[in-house]
Amino acid sequence: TPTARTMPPLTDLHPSPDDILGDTLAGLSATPKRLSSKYFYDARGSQLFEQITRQPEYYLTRVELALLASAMPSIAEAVNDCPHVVEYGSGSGRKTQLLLEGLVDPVAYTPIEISRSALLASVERLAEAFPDIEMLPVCADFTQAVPLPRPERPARHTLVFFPGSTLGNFTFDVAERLLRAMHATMGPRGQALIGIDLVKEVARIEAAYNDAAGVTAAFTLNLLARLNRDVGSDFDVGAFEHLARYSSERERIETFLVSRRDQDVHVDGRRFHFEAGEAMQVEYSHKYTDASFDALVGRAGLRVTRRWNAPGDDFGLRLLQP
Ligand code: AVJ
Repeated sequence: TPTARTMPPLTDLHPSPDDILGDTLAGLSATPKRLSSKYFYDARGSQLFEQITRQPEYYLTRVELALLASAMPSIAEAVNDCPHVVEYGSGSGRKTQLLLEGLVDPVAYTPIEISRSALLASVERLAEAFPDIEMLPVCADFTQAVPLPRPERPARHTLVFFPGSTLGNFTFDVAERLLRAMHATMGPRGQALIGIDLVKEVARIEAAYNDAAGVTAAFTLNLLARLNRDVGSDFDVGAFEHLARYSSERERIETFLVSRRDQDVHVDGRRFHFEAGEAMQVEYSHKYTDASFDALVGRAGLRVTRRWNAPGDDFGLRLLQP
């Protein structure tokens, strides 16, 4: 019989409705208009993302899970023992399971996740699977400074875990800032294990963001439904269309919501006009080469100390150190 278990205390720094409203107004006032992909991840958005990871075209999650499983013995050797694992954008925590199983005596686990529902479900499962690892969940937008809880049993090192190519959602300037913040979090003796999607054949990348079942389109459009609920906007979700295309010059997927017609949208008493065919930018997913990633990491004062690539160089895991 399962033992009664107290839920780990949650540090709740979820963005307030005012934060979301402020970002939305700023993005709709910009030219061209944009919205932030971090607001994709309400409860429904996190569910849709999990569904994306099961689409045949979306190779990223499948390939990274297989890579993590096969490289884990070698990763465990390269990572310092007894770490406090701090994960950024932990989502469902499926990769975490493999990591915590494989590492040598992890002391504590701090997932930082913007979706409260995804966070609670994953931590409940992981607490069950790893009763000796202290669970310290934080619900927060990890692009803002997050005060980290201190483990009861002191850890000897911090391992930042940032899988999924989530780093790719940020432009190089913002990614550099984020890596600097992670550098500060891990300290001079820390390490970071980062998952990155690699530059490859354009058709495969574009298919991954335009699955035939339309799950990615539903995921992108859910952003508008989420804003309607949380900031009281009146987006007509059916009057926008998902568009994702690869820019070879910038080595990234660029995702837009395109207005199907001339229309007005109201937010907080303000009116925003969309022309027919107007494209609002909502997400980037950068793909990396060794050269582009090493340069980015170097700008944050870090260096790549180990590389693991999936077969065919479809996806990579990188160990970083100051
Ligand atoms: C979870 C941010 C890595 O950019 O590939 C999937 C999100 N967007 N399909 C990605 C996403 C559309 C995903 N990340």
